[in-house]
Formats: sequence, structure tokens, C-alpha cells
Amino acid sequence: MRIDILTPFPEICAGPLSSSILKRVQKKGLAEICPRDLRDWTNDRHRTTDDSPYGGGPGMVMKIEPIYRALNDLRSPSSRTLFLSPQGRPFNQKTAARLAAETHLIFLCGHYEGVDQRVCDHLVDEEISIGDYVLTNGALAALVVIDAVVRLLPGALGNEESAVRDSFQKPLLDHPHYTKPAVFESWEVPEILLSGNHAAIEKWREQQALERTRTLRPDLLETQRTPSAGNSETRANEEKTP
Ligand code: 9D3
Repeated sequence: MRIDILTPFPEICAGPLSSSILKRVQKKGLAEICPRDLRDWTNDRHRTTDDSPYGGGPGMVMKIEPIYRALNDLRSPSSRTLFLSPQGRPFNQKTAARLAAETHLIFLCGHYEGVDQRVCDHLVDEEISIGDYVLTNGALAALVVIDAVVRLLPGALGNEESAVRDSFQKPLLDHPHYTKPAVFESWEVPEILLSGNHAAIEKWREQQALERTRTLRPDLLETQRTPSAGNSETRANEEKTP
């Protein structure tokens, strides 16, 4: 899989991409992740990527021309262009799995007060948000999405970290985990885990997972409604199929 991250702040990506699983995945040749400096597609001396909004108001808006030129260069017949923005469709594990089946993803990262709407309307396949909170920079959101997608690529995880038996595919929260010592400051590990009765342990873990989910995330147990369900006329961020 090839992944391009188009942003005026490519340096934000360096840390996460050079550590842990994201690094390993690139070393193994499973994914090639390339931060791209949007300023490389500007024509002016000041390498301008933003300008003041039509209609007035505070803040700056990202200009369409550098983005248009960059996407023209980066796009391929098989690529999918994703725009990270607070207006996007909420990202989840299902979206991660769908994106993991693509061969070329281009992440366009927002910044400032926004991006010229014509970018979303004409240059982007899909708009994604990572949640209802305000970040300073879309590149951080892109890295979150990339991490969730890339770890699903076959061979990305060792036997230790199995993607298959993961939380959210079930979809229940995980059961609690314990390791040595069996007693610490009088805090004991549940006796059943020391019993050696594997069938009983498995049953206990399932109960714990269900109980935790009921208490902490009852929404996960409600009948699952996918974000794509509902009236497409009223959905602003409907996925665009190429
Ligand atoms: C003044 C209105 N702001 C929207 C709430 C403008 C604005 C704030 C922050 C526009 C962009 C940003 C930067 N954030 C992202 O680009 C972003 C984001 C986010 O802030 N939260 C959750 N998901 C995402 S994906 C991209």
C-alpha cells in the first residue's frame, strides 16, 4: 500500500512514522508512507498555502491551487483521496478495515479555519473526522487513521499482537489483564486466573468483557447502526464512490 500525506506541516509526521509498528511496516515493505509538503506545489516566493476568507471574518482558508496541483501529481488510477476535517464522517474500525483493502491512499490534511469548499466538492473522495473535539492540525488526525489502517495489513502485526481477536471487531471491550505478582500491596489477582481451569477462565473473561461493556460503553451493545445507514439526502458527508 502506498500512503501520501499532503500537508503544509510534513515535519509533524516524522516522529510517529519513525517509531514502533509504523516503522516496522515500512521496513517490511507492506506500506510506503510519504509525507508531502504542500508548499512544494506553490508558485509564489512566500510559498503561500492560505488566504483570507471571501465574505470576511477571522482566520485563513487553505487555497485550492496548490492542493489541485499536488493531487494532480500524486493521484493514480487506483488512488483514493481522503480529506481529514471536523466535518467528516466519524472514523471507526469498519472504515479502517475498508481503507486497508485499498492500494493507494492520499490524505489531505486541513489546517487554519478551513479549506476552500471547492476542494471537498471536486477533488476529494471521502471526508473523515476522528471525533468530536478540536485539533490544531489535520496531520495529527491523518496519523491516527494511518496507524489504525496499516496495522490491519497482512503481516503487520506479529503473533503477539493479533488484529483478529481485537476489541471492536466483536464488538465488546476487552476483559481485564493481570501479570505477576499475584499479590501487590494486598491487591490480589482474581483467583480464577490462577486456577489453571482454562474453560472456566475463558468463560470468566467473556463475562467480564460483557459486564465492562454494559457499564462503560452501553452504546456498543445497542443494535449497531452503521454511519452510512439513514437517509442519504440528509447526509452531508456521504462517501463518494469513484
Ligand atoms: C472555527 C471552527 N473550527 C472547526 C471546529 C475550525 C477548525 C478547527 C480545527 C478547522 C480545522 C481544525 C483542525 N482540525 C482538523 O483539521 C481535523 C480534525 C479535528 O479537529 N477533530 C477531529 N477530527 C479531525 S480530522 C481533521
